[in-house]
Amino acid sequence: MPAVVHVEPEAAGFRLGTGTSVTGETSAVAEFTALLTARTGSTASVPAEGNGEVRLNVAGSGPAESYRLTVDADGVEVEGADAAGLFYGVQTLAQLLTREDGGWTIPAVRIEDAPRFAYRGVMLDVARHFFSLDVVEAYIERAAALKLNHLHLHLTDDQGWRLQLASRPELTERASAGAVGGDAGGFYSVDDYARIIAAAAARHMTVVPEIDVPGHTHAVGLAYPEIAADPVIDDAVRATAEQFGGGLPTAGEAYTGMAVGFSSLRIGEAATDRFLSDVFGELAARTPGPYLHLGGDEAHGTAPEHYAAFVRRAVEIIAATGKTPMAWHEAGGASPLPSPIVGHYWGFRRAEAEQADAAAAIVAEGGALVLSPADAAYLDMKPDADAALGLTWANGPTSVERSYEWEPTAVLPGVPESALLGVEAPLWTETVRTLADIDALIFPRVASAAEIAWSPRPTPGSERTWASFRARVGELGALWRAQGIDVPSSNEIAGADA
Ligand code: TNX
Repeated sequence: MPAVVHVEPEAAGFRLGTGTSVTGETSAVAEFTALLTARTGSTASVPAEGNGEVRLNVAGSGPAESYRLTVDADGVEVEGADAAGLFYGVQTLAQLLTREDGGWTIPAVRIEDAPRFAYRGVMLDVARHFFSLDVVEAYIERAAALKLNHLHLHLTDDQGWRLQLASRPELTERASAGAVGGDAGGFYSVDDYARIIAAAAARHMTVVPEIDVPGHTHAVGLAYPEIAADPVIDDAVRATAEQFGGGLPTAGEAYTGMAVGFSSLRIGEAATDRFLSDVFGELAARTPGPYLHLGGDEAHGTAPEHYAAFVRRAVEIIAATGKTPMAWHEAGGASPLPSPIVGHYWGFRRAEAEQADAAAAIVAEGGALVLSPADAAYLDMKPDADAALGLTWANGPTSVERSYEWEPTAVLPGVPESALLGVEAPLWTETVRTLADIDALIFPRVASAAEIAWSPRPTPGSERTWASFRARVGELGALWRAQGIDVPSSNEIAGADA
């Protein structure tokens, strides 16, 4: 999981024993040993008989992130084209561990595997609720084990600003304490952010930080009232307050509700421009990855002509840092943009005309797209109507089947596959407070996103079917549980669970 490009069964499998040696690249040996210990309970449960070798090495050639895995009676060999490929080969190997006749075996196979898309992401919204470093690291581990390679962090929103900036310390001093529902907030110090980046890098994940502007900025007004416009209260904001509580947003007061689209920065002010330059400048300096996400979504509190001018300016500022600007697809409505961007599509599986036009404009200007269709890839949608956590605005609940049954090239007709950088599964956290809550929503649907992003598109006879996915994801429950993940019962609809 995700389905591999090519697999051939071989004759006899490999039986692990206490005499088995694990050799090769140091971090791959450590990763495999940790997974083996988690899966088998302890090395003591591996019987004494059985020798052979598990060899884990980087070949230094082949497509990026690809690997080859060979298992026969004498041992196991994993060869990554690069360190990431080796890491993914080790994840596949751990999934193959099978309890058999009181011991542990690995079925004989020859696998060749490589990703379909370069960008395979998950998002964590740390603004609606704040999550400790431990939880962020657990999220990274879960995603990386499924060969996902980008961690998008939604670091700011109306409810709080979560990243300490040396150039703008007031943001976390004055605007980080709250969260949805009046829960405790928090923020990442300069050092914490570096630790998240390092934890992600150790699992071959690139951090994509998002500072959402010009909307979703009520918290900025707590630190800098002079650059915040007054909240715009429309019927949708009132309806959300009625349904979910939290009251109506008031300038200068922390917001703890779940409404969206009421806040905006003041556009055209010199102070706003300085703010953007400071924030994105420092963020660029502290972020090794190539992308800075500027948000740009749901700016209903911003006049359209102001919105276009603002997005162009934000794109210009980010591009000047040497990073590639990334933005939710609405930014395409501001075209022509001063430089190409990565557009982040969040409409439904069938794009509406306006969304399709905005996305097409980004592509026409030389940009690329990451797809997060809300009615399939959003991990914060309820998996079924009775689920305790989650929202339902994206076409009602998103079942595991619906999360699996979509094809990236079918979402935006006219956009070629070459313009698709990849796929991302976002987790917005209005209803999510703990790691257990995260697990309850992301499993097993995060595996659907991983398979869509990694595996080849379905062809007749391939494993890319709902029936195959459902059986494979069910079998993975044992490994996930062995790793201490509280996989929800919705995993069981997915099939036999050893
Ligand atoms: C829409 S989709 C949002 C977020 C919310 C989410 C809840 C998008 C770019 N914005 O502000 O958290 O819905 O599902």
